[in-house]
Amino acid sequence: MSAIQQQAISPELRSWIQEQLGQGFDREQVLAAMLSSGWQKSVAVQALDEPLGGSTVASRVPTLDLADARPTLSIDGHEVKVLLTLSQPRIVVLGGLLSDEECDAMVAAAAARLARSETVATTAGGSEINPARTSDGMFFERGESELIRTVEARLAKLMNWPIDHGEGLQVLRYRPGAEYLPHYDYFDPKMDGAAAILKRGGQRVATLVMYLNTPAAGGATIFPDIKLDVSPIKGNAVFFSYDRPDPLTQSLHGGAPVREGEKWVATKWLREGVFV
Ligand code: PD2
Ligand code: ZN
Repeated sequence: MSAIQQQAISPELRSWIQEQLGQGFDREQVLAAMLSSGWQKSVAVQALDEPLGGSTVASRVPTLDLADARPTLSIDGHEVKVLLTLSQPRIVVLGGLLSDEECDAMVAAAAARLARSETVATTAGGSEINPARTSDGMFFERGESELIRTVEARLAKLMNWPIDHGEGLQVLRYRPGAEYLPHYDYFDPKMDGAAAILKRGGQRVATLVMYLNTPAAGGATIFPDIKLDVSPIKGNAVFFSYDRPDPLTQSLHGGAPVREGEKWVATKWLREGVFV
């Protein structure tokens, strides 16, 4: 046995590291803090590289400017309310991200183009009808209109992530009874067709779901791992990021059944690289 006992990476240490990174401290700052509180460098580096168990290497993810703990973020003179923040998993609920007029205009533009929703397929990188989702949907091309350009520019500033790393906005309409069963938005690298999907900008690393109306009842965005329900309120949004394609990110989420009225959302998925 060696003279110096190797320290063990505990679950508490892993969650402390995630918390620090989630609060916006960078890797070097967290490493320095660990060294000054007595962690061996080799153990600290290993723990930092494997914050969620080391199944895959962590990607850089979009982040909001929350370090100042301000109740609002000013983006191009547009005041966005910070209603809830969670560091692990990273989830932020925002108020007033879109104006009523922007929501109405997006619904009107999408309504004419709705088709039965499709999701990215498990084969050949195409699309297929997904029975887990009972909504109707469409995609806007990135930058296709003044409205879409205005919204995408705001989102890029909000999330500090380039416009060209985002997929085109997707609009979904849920009718009463429609839901989106819990799922992860990242792509399982082991599924058939993953290589073709990942060629177009790499993994998804964050999602922003924006509510375009307020359903009369039901339709919350749910996070089953942490038992969080986000109410769909017109103009509000929920942001969440996931630094690796792993359930340990606790980014499992779904759309609860709409009980009364319709629910309309616009989703922006962010990729690691340029989405083509
Ligand atoms: O509409 C929602 O609440 C919802 C739930 C889960 C949207 C998405 N996922 C999505 O667009 O990925
Ligand atoms: Zn989703």
